[in-house]
Amino acid sequence: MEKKKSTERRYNSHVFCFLLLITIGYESFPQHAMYTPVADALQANTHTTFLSPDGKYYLHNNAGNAFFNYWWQAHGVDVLLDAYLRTRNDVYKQRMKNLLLGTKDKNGGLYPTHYYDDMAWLAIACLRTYQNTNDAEYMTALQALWLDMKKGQHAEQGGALQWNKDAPYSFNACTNGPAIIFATRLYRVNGNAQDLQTARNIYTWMKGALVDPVTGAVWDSYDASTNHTNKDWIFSYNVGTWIGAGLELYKVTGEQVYLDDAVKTAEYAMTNRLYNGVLWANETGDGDGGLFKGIFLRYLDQLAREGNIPAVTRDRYIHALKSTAQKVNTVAINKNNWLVNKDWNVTAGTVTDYSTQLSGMMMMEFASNLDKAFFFKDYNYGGYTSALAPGSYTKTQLNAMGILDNDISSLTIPKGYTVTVYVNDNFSGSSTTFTTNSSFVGSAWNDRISSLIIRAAATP
Ligand code: 7K2
Repeated sequence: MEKKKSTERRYNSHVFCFLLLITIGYESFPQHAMYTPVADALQANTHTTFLSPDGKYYLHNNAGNAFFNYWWQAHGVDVLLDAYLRTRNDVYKQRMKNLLLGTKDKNGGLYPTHYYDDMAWLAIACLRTYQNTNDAEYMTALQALWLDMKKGQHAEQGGALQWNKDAPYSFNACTNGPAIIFATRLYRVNGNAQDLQTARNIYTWMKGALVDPVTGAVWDSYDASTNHTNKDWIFSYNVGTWIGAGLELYKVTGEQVYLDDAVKTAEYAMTNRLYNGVLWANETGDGDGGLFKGIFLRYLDQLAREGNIPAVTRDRYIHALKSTAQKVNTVAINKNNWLVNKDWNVTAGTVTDYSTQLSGMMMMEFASNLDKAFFFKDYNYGGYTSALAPGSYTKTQLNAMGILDNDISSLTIPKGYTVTVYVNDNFSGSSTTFTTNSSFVGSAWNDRISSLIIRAAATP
């Protein structure tokens, strides 16, 4: 009797949730409430399912292939950092550090490796992690990587990097897109003008060699020995890093052309790579290809939030991210084993590559942040970031989420939200309310915010 009642209650609450969702729509339902538990479950299960027996890296798949893929580990660090920033749970810091050191160990005791693209991915992950943890090992790693990456540059190709150490004629988007992002961000940290110039040079080369001037599509690679550009391969990750490259250079230089280029390429994806609301549903491969979609989503997510672009454009990107997330959550993820499928229109079976798993994790991490406000240490959305759901945050609570007292310089706000900031703790002293993204909070508020209240848009 008692059992029946509780089953009924559970059933009723499912019916209630279902009705709520169809009444107000998936997109109006708080995204963070919907996706945070999924992101948590994926993080926990991926760690136990894919960690190698020696605990140093994540396996190729969950069915006995123990191959060490360097660049997957780099994105593993990135997605662990996503979880750390979302939760501020130190377990993710430990996993990141363990993975960084494990990757070095598996790579023969050094960070530099054969593929320049692989080094660029790890350099990006290390810089992000360094900015958010201040752990010097990440700085050591990225300096070693950058030193080695620069040896792959070719003056006769405008400073572009060759693909790997045995391919002096191969100039690929997967190497040069990430190299631009890394060099630009590094400049913001170290102020070294040469790093910014390197980024600009590679960008100019890539725009001329690998970006379709008509559509904004990003071609895979250029072979200098045959003067042939591989236009047959247009992959999500290359489209994504080109968006990221333009966005980063725009933030640093303020030059509109960089932002326009990023938007143009995002529009290419929106027009040509959105299939029934699912971004890049055409990419259904595993192996290296399993990771491509997640990389694209990371940079579209950044453009959708931070870009100084029309609100309607941002809203379209957010809409596409939400509908893609919904498909990943309701279809691609097998909720019995928490594996993600390579084809996002089909539910995962019993075997998945770590690369494929990572793309799904990234989608869930980004989805759980879509309706949060973001706070940045530096102007122009720079420095470390924290994302907060609607609620009231005292100085101590902000600190627990990585936001130091008197340290906010810019912020982004989801549509319809308001953020009221206070000069003192506990919502006291003078205050003001922001309703839109602010690349600079203004001199009256810069490095002066001690507590704040985020209010969500009214639910329809
Ligand atoms: O040909 C390159 C690239 O241009 C293309 O987009 C993809 C397509 O394949 C390679 S890049 C894949 C490499 C990534 N770094 C680690 C290597 O083991 C891997 O071959 O898939």
